[in-house]
Amino acid sequence: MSDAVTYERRDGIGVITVNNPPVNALGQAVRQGLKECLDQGLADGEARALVVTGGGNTFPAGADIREFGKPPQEPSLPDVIDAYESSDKLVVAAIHGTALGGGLEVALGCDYRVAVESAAVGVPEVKLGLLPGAGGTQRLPRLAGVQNALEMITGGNQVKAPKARDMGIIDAIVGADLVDEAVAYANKLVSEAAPRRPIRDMEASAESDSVFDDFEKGLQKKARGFLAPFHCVKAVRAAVDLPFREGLKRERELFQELMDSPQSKAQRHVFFAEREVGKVPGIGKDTPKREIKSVGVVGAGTMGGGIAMNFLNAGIPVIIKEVKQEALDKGLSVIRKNYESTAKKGRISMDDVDKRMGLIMPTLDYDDFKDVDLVIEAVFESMDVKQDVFETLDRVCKPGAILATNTSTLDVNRIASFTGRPEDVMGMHFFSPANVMKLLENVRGDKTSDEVVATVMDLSKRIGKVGVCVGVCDGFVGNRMLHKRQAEAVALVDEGASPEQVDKVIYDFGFPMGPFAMSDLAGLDIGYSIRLERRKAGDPDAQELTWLDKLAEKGRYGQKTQAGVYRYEEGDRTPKPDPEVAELIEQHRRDKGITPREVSDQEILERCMYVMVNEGSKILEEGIAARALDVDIVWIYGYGFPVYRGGTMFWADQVGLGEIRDRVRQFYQDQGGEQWKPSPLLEQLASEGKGFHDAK
Ligand code: T1G
Repeated sequence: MSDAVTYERRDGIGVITVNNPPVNALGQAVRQGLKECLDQGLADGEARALVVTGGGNTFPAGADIREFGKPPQEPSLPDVIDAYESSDKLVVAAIHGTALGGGLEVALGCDYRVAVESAAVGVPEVKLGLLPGAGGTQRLPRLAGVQNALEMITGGNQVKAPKARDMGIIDAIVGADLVDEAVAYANKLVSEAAPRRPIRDMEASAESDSVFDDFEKGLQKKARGFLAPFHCVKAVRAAVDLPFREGLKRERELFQELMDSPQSKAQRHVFFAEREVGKVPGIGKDTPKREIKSVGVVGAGTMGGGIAMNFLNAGIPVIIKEVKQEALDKGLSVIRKNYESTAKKGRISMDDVDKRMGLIMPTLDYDDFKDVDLVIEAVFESMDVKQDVFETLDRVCKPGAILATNTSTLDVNRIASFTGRPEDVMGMHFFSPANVMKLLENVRGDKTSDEVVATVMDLSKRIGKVGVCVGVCDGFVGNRMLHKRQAEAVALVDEGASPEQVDKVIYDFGFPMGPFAMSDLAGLDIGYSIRLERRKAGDPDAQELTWLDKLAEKGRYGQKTQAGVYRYEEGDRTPKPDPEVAELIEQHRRDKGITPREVSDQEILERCMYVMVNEGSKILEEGIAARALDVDIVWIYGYGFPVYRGGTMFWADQVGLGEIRDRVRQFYQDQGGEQWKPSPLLEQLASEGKGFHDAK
């Protein structure tokens, strides 16, 4: 008997408890234990009915994802659930925490389900590129109706217990003493001779045939490029079209197709990577962390205001400073407006707005930072300005306060050198809009202490960010790779491609938008001023004006001026090709003596993507990112890399590093340029037939 699941009798009811912390995942030992304890309960003459529940924090939260891709081990989860559904004793599922995936499917194999108010249920398999593969696509439509099932299964989101009760998934909300309440509930059912209720005997019906086609049409936009959501619809349709057993078979076929798909492998990789990224190699779990009870923000502009909101959302008081009262007032009104618009959408209450605004202390005086535990500056991207800010913070802030910079392009080590406490200085590179984008590049300076790294990484989670620890270089991880892609995209247009052709290739790959639509969104003036700084600093790659620069010099900054690479109608953000831009590009080619040529979509894809893979490989060689998964997560959370491709380096592994190495060598031979010089790590892994995720 496995101790992963225990059996006891309470007040005439057999109680089966899963004990497999932290989430009671349904690994082989648990499945075996569930089967054995069911047999024990059925054989127990004094057990009038059975209750199944999870020990610790939650009802089982799903199959054990770590088992996926390995040879299946008996008993299978569908068989275990079938045994519960065939039990000749009534079974009640007692739910707390999150009954997810296979966990909810176990509960659906029971006759009745009770839950505490704070519990949630869901089938998040679609987020792993899968579908509920243990009967969920067949039982949920029968129990909660087709529409509810389609929404839950293709969305993968959690449903709170009260709503789940309204949907018919939960039969009763019970008090905090869950097991005792469930035992009493079971006894009551027995005393009332309540019937067994195997869901497989229920009918699933759709209002009309068009339900599924209409639902699929609604998926086209938000699930663009994904495979799993569309397989989910097919599985639910089978619940309506086929008898239960055949529907199960169809579910299993579709599940296996997804399990074997590159997309699911990618999404399962991301599931673990987005958790692993928070564990910085060399920074042990027991590294002391400083308590962050209050935060200072220097600058109340777009970034400063957005940064402040992250802390306010987490209930952390913020002192925010500006140079002039007018700028301070403007900054606060923008924060309030942001919260009010969120409240209008029903995501927070007006009471939340007031509470969060009540945590802000505006000031014009650096001295007000004297007691804060951490300060983040979000001032103008100029080293002189940063020097002034950090020298002042160093003088004003208490010993042990962490001094952070939101710089996206400047040298964090140089900034740290302006203080007498470089070990307390770190980069915290937020992505705009800072209160929305989940990625936070935490830039570790040469002298940053382990304690500060551990504190900032922990704080990232606390404010709902995905923090990635990166090293100091120009552009850190994300922007350094992005700049290479941008340069290739610009060059491809020089050579004959149109901006819209390049954008379409990258959009069709799965990004939310192409490089030039993205430039118009961010503002061409931003890139132009960065290149201007580089030109002034004598950077050889920045000496010539690009056609993008020439657009910026004409005041075409993008969406904010309704004209950039594309044209924008008033109030419409749809990019429209502009003949004026095509003419400027043709003139630019003539000025450079370029005869335009046909450029294939494949070449566009390879040059834009492989240049990033090569740069990512160099980033790993230099230790700017510790692992390939760090680079993957930066690109998924910072730039919308399609999650079903797993991130830049995971996708490269799926393409095959030999293929990529050969193309990088070819581009280096054809065009030269540092960006195409093959990374030694890429060469080595390719020669060994390995991937970036094999590298230790
Ligand atoms: N399998 C294996 N490990 C898991 C796991 C799982 N299902 N869920 C979590 N972990 C690990 C996680 O990697 C981390 O490990 C630790 O547990 C804590 O997780 C047949 C096929 C339940 C809401 O997709 O959504 O059932 O980093 O940090 O924030 O149809 O975990 O400590 O080493 O996320 O409190 C469906 C996935 C599976 C649920 C808790 N179920 N998990 O959040 O903790 S497929 C899921 C979650 C399936 C069936 C199909 C969350 C959580 P480490 P955590 P948390």
